[in-house]
Amino acid sequence: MSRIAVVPGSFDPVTLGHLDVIERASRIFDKLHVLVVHNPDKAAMLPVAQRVALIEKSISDAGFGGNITVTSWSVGLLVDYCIDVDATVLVKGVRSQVDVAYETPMAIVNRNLAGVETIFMLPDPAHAHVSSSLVRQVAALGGDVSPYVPAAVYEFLQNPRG
Ligand code: COD
Repeated sequence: MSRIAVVPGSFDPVTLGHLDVIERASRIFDKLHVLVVHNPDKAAMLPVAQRVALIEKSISDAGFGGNITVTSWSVGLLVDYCIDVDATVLVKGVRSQVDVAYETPMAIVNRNLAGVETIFMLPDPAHAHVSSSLVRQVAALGGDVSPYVPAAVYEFLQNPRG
């Protein structure tokens, strides 16, 4: 039986912390879906299609991803997507007790709703302080975000209109 997992997130934009979790999860599972989900609690910087494209380019530049599909989801529950693609596991990166407190109720509800388990993955300490909101803030104020994001994201933020 093939083991299929979903790594969901806002990815606005994808960071080196996200990419590290995606790469490590792709080595554990037979197939991985990276799913861009609109989070209504957060003001968006990039359109969802742009976030998908930047994740695809970052994965391809990093040279992994043969078993990864990147897509977006806007209708219904996250577990509905899991059911659609036969995924039985959600993978979430947890950087701190704050992340654990935020993710734990969702993990329990997702298991209750559809039997989908959640695996928490610790970050690489090099990226444990990185978040998309920090990147958005530094970028908006004209700072250098290159230590926090893949090259594709850095280049896009330097020249968003191509
Ligand atoms: N290192 C490791 N992990 C990281 C890092 C880092 N530097 N930065 C972020 N992460 C992790 C986050 O903890 C999270 O697990 C994931 O990466 C994505 O992070 P973000 O910030 O891009 O995305 P979020 O936190 O806005 O998550 C959006 C979701 C849509 C995934 C979330 O809100 C969710 O699961 N919603 C469920 C919707 C639903 O179906 N609800 C009903 C039942 S619960």
